[in-house]
Amino acid sequence: MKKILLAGLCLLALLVPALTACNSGGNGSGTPSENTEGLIVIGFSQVGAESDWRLANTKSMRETFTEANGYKLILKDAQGKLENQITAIREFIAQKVDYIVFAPISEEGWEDVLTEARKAGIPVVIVDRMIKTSDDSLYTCWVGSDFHKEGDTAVAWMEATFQDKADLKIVHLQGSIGSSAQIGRTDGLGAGADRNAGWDVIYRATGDFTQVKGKEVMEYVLKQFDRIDVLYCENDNMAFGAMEAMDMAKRTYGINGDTQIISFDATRAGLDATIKGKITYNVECNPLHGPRVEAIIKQLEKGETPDKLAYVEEVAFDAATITQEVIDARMY
Ligand code: GZL
Repeated sequence: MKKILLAGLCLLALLVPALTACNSGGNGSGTPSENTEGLIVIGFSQVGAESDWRLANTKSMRETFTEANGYKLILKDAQGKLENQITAIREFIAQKVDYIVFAPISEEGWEDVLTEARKAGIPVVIVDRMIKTSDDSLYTCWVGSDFHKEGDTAVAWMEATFQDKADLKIVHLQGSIGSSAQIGRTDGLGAGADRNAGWDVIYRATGDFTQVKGKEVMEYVLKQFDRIDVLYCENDNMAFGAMEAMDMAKRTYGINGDTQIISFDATRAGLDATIKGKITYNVECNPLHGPRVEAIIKQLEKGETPDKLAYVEEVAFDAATITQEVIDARMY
C-alpha cells in the first residue's frame, strides 16, 4: 500500500507543476502564472537589438531581474516599432504585472497606454530615453542619460579642437528620429553650428543607430563630397558602418586621417576603435540601467518615493589620451 501511495504522490507531484505550467499565462486570464509566487513581476518593453549599447542594456536588465534575486522578468523586444511597445505594455496591464518598465523608442505617442497603466494602478518606470508629456503623473520615475549634455560635451570638444580652422565641413549621422538620444545629440550640434559661423553641416541623415544603415548613408555621402572634416555620428554602430564605407572608398579617417569621427555610446568596441585612433572622440552613454531600475523598485516596495528623474553620470574619451587600463576597468 505504502509503495502504491508513494507512487501516487510522486505522480501527483509530477502533474501539478505541469498543470501549473500549462496555465502559466496561457489561459489569458490576465494573471501572471502561478510560478511567479513570491516574485516581483516586471514587464519590460525594450526598443530592440539595434546596437551594442542596446544589447548591453538588455543584458544588464536580464542579469538584475532574475528569479534568484526575487523577480520574474517578462521581456518584450519591440523590434524597433512603437506599436509593438504599446501592445507589450497593454499585455503587461492585462497580466497585472507589479511594475511596467520601458525604454521608449520615441518621445511621442505614450499618453493613452500610460493612462491605461495608471488606471490599472501599475507603477511605470521609464529607462534610458524619455517621453514627451505634459502629465508626469503618467510615470512614477525615469532613469537615463542627459542626451543634451552628451551633445554639448561633443561640441565643446569640437570647438576646442578646431578653434583654429576657418571652416569645418561636417557630416551628421543621426540616430532614430524622435528618440531622446537623437534629439539631444542633434540639438548639441545645432547649437554649436549656430555659435560657429565656419561650421557647415553639409549633410544630415538618420542611420537609425544601426551599422547597416550607417554604412548605407555614408556610401551615398562619399559619392557627393570630396572633403569631410568631421563625421558627427550619434552612436558607435553607425560609426562602424561609416568606417566600412570609408575603407571601401579608400577615404582616410581618424587621428591621422582626413575625417575626424566623433561618436557616442563608448561601447567596448567603440573604445577599441578610439584607442586605435579610428574614432577621435567618444562620448559615453551608460547602458547599465538594471541595478538603477532595481534600486527604484526596492524603494517603491518599501513605500519610499524615488527621485522623479535620475540622470546617470557619464564621461567622454579622447583618442589622444585614452589608455587600455581605462578601457579594461570598465564594466561594458
Ligand atoms: C541611448 C540609447 C541609444 C544609444 C544607441 O541611451 O537610447 O539607443 O545611443 C541605442 O546605441 O540604439
